[in-house]
Amino acid sequence: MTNRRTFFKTAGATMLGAAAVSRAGAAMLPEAVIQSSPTMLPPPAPPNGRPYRPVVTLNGWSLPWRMKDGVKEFHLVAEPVVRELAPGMKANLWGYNGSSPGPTIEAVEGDRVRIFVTNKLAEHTTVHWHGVLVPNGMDGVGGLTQPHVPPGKTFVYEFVLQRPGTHMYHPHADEMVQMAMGMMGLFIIHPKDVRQLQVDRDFAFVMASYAIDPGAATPRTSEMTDFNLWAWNSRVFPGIDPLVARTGDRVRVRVGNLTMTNHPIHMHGPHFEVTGTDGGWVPRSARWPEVTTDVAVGQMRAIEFDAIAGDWAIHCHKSHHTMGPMSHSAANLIGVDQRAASQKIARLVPDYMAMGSAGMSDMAEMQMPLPDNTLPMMTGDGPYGGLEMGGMFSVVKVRDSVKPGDYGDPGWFKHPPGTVASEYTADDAAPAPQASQPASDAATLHVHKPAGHQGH
Ligand SMILES: [Cu+2]
Repeated sequence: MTNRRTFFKTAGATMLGAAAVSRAGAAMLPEAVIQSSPTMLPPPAPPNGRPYRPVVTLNGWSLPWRMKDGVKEFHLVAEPVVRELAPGMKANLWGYNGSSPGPTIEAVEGDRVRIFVTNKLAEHTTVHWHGVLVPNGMDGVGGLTQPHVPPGKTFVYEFVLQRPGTHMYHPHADEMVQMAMGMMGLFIIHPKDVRQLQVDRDFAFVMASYAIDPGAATPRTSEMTDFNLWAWNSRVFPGIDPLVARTGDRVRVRVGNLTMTNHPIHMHGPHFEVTGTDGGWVPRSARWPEVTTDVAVGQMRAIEFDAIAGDWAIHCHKSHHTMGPMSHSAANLIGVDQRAASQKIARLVPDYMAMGSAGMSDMAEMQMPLPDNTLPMMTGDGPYGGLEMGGMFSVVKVRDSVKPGDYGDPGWFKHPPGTVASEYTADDAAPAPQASQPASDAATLHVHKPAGHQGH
């Protein structure tokens, strides 16, 4: 759902006639486009200015501009928003133009941009253009390079984009609170020559973490380490869009990190190359092949790969970051027989369920009653059962038949017959002999104990 709010703030002008109206029009702010749905909007081609291939912001959108005398004018509105993190959970966040993260700003190397920032929060803010080369006074550090933007006021930033790259924007005012509340967005500078750095599909997301107690909706902004919601573009699995591509496509994924810890982003299937950092594009000869790239706090990484058909997991490799909020205080009960205790507890707490005796995978299957407005510890159904995931997890879905410009979910991969791991059912399923293994009575394990004694 897109709706539009126009701000008729006319710098004190009174509309008295045609001449006054046109002067007022000249002073009028560009329309602030609002988009509050977490549905990804397929990027439109740029309506004017230099051509570029737009990025696809997962569960997000790009901010339209108004071209005025050769300057691209954008309008960001800092404001409280409600963001659905995944079906079943909505969070009270702060963001821009109806969403958290705010809309992606896309422009081209050499462009002059003028960005109006209207503050509709109850406290002051600023916008820092993280990684963008700007004149010092446009750097957005409240108190250092500019006065803060008070509530209800509009400030204007203006600069020329000097280098192509992937950057971010976020407040540099009451940062702990404002970033913990979701104020961030992506700032993409495309190369002047559209043939440079070209790929077939170009995805982008920024990572955020939230501490929202089960049943609550507003993040605890003083939290320093114990976050329980690990989000890409303020969405968690299974609410994160798949990354859809056609077999053979050159695919780029741009990942920014504005959380409080690093995230090793791991992709299954094709190996990728790290092609971009905050500082710009890595020369071809200096790119290195990878299957995991660590994205540190405040960093951005762009990776590229040639798409191979399949459903390939892409996720943070910190296993707690692919978990939902209901896990972090669970005791380890592996190997504990809970039957006697749970019978006694069930007399007092009718809904009580014992769990975890054999591991946690039963959490994904059981329909444990959850408080309102939270998400299970692990969830998501695949073609072969529960995925047992949450948080920072999505799927790169590559098919032969995907049409250019189509980002719709193609469903689950149909594996060619005989290519799926399955139960071994042959009759002669005796274990194969291992040639170099010593006889069992000779298999003595020598252990060096800390005190220096040797035992076995
Ligand atoms: Cu992580």
